[in-house]
Amino acid sequence: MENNLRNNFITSHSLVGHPLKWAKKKTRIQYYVILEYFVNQCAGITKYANARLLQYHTMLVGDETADVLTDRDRDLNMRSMVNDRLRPWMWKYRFWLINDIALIVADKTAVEKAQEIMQRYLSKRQSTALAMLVSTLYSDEVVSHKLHFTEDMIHQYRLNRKFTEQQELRVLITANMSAGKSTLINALVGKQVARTSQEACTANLCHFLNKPVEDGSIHLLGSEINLYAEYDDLMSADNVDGSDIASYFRTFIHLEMPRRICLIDTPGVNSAINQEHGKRARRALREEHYDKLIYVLNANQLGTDDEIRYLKYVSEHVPKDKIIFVLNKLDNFKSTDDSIAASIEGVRNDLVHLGYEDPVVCPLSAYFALLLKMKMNGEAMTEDEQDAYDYYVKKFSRSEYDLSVYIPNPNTLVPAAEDKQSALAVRSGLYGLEKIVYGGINR
Ligand SMILES: Nc1nc2c(ncn2[C@@H]2O[C@H](COP(=O)(O)OP(=O)(O)OP(=O)(O)O)[C@@H](O)[C@H]2O)c(=O)[nH]1
Ligand SMILES: [Mg+2]
Repeated sequence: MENNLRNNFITSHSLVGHPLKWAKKKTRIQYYVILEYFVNQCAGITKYANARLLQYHTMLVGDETADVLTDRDRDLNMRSMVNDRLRPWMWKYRFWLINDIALIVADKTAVEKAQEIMQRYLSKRQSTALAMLVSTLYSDEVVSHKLHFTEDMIHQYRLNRKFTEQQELRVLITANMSAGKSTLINALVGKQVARTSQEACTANLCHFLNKPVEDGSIHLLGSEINLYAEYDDLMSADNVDGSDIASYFRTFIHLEMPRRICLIDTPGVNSAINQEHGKRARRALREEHYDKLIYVLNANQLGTDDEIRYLKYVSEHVPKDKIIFVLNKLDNFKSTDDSIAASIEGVRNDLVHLGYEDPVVCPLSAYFALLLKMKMNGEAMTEDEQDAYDYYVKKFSRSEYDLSVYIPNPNTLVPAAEDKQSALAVRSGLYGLEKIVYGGINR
């Protein structure tokens, strides 16, 4: 994905409080037509801009038709939106337009081009005021009281800008089949964005990207761009190689600033039916750029030949300090038969054998963590999910299922809130894993 599109693709964009929402129909349509004109003129006609404009079209035009403008109409429309001498109280419109253009195209040169076109209709004093808005968008200074009427839009733009300026933290997730890679991604995102199944499931690489704030929409870029991806669209996303999905990540841990993150889901490496999967997974391991690698082990199936073979392969191809091991599905353990502590010790010993001096091993129930985030965010659950949730809540309330005690450095794990769900977030193991992956706590 080219850089500009990549930056646009991960922005949050809410029109909930948009000032034109309550304007008269005629004004709304006029505004939309001019906005579309500016975006196309200044940024060119791109798939992304079209997808974004659709969001505005829905709000401003709805079922009405917005005419394509002749040159003369456009000039008249432009005057009435940018500087209508007969309706001077509409002076705010040009500021909102600049804000919307910036939110859609992001690129500073394009915004300046829009500013330049508008200035042809403005007096010197009016131009100076508009220039102040443009420089405010690209600075972090306190917003002048003269711009308070459009402060929400300025903040929305600045948040996106600062977010996209960050360096991306890239995390690749790898494992054998059905270890729970995709479930772990869903748990980290806090939504069902990746397809999971008991059978060989993920076929292609898929990138999951964080957005700066929750605006209620999930973006999908496969062969087309869809800014309102629904569950079914997401579930078929990995049919295409290298799809991107952007969604706000609901983290258990509190982050001072939203972080720019990319999680890379890969197919199971030992698929016997489809050998292509394994090749793709190994190629990703060698060729993708990533800062950290999460290797997921299925705690119910430890020590298999496939596992040892792949662990060896990973140890030969990935710098050891990049790797975080996750021991998943510990919710299946029964306290009388299985010992969590012994399993972790066994895994550590195997790893030491393979040359890892002091491996980071995080015990986890990815599935419980996902259910917990869904519950905490008021998402609807199927009957099966609700049953599983109730069962796990009961199980993890017992101290022997507190997985956080096995996390490296457990005393750093202090949840933000003291309620029961926050305590369970820590016990599920995901809180500690988030600290290690995002929060800079290493071992
Ligand atoms: N009990 C339990 N089941 C889990 C957990 N994580 C994943 N599962 C289940 O394990 C199965 C496989 O999970 P996936 O997330 O699809 O595994 P994957 O590693 O992405 O699989 P492939 O893409 O096929 O390689 C699904 O039925 C999940 O519901 C967990 O923490 N606990
Ligand atoms: Mg998968």
